[in-house]
Amino acid sequence: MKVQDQQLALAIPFIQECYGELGRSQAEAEARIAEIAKDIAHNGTYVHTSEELVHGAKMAWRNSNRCIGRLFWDTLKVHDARHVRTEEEMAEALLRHIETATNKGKIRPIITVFPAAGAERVEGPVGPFRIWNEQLLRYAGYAMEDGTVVGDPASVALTRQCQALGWQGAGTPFDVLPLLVQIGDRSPRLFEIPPELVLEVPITHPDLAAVDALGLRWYAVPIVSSMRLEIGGLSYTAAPFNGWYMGTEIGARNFADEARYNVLPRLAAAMGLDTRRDATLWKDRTLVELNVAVLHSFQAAGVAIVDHHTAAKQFGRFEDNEAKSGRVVTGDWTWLIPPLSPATTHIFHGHYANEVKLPNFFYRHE
Ligand code: HEM
Ligand code: NRG
Repeated sequence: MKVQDQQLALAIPFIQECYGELGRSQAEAEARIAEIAKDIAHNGTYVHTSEELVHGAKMAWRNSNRCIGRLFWDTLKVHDARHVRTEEEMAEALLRHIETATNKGKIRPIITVFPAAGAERVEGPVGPFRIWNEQLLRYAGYAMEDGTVVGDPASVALTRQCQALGWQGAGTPFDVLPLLVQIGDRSPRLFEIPPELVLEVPITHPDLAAVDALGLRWYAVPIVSSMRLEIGGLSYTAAPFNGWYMGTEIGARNFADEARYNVLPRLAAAMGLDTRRDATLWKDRTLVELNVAVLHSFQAAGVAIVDHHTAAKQFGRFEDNEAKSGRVVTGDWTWLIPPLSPATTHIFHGHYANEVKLPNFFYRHE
């Protein structure tokens, strides 16, 4: 099938479903489809109305099989950045996203949408728009000569890339990386994030000084910038989105994974646990305290976060809502279960079809 036929074939079911959910008439949907068909024939692509973009982005979140946070899909705020043409404007929109989403800790779920791939067919040569960072806020990882990493090992490649472009980090384990953005085949450009925009939480434990002594901190807002948003046959290659953290993402993965900050052995030693035998369950005991500390610290700092039990219950409400709306909830069980005490949640005991509905988010190469 020709690319343009394919785009129309994807636009039609999107418009039908979107307009249906928004309470528009069948006649309106058909008129819009006729208009889109004409635009695709003339320009090789079409442009979403703001209403289509907003509802399409919400549908994409609702269809994200790996996301336990989907109860709130209809509250997503969309920043329409389709007018952006330069790297400076791109960085400006990203900084505005960080500030508005952070909201001094009362985190707002937001997505910023840059021009779709192929939009230049309508308006002259720009795109594709690309953000090299996996998340807008992430800590650098410096690979040392002895094979160890200072900072976040997940960021080693991007850190090298930033350094090659002239960036120099302070060298602490928690240096926020600059934004690295690119438009079309122009060279990628670096933009520092002003520190006053980056809300961070020092990690302390309500009663274990051993946790405080680790000197851990984490940023308040996870803003995923490595996925493309696909709506009705249009592909938004730069569309960073955020909600708030579930505590286990930080406490059971970012701090605990051996390939990340790997703090369990240090914490266990400081807690006086016997780490020579697996059967003392020193990993499990330190994991629980670390996760208590993450939740406690975010709450103390007035930063939104959800524990995995509450998140699972909220996901249950999402499942109920969807059933009432006559929709089937798809899900990726392997990602939906939390990494801590999974069998204490109803999700562990359920079944989910991992079918990919559209609109949705995809890794860039998918
Ligand atoms: C994945 C929670 C908001 C889309 C996840 C994961 C969690 C989560 C725990 C698994 C992450 C991992 O294991 O690395 C939440 C919470 C939210 C929220 C608590 C609070 C509102 C959102 C929003 C969007 C979204 C606003 C999009 C508009 C996704 C997608 C994934 C995901 C696409 C899969 C990411 C991947 O494949 O790497 N979410 N989420 N989530 N979430 Fe959410
Ligand atoms: N696990 C990653 C973040 C992935 C997305 N999680 C969310 N998304 N909560 C980490 O940084 O730990 N969100 O949009 O809220």
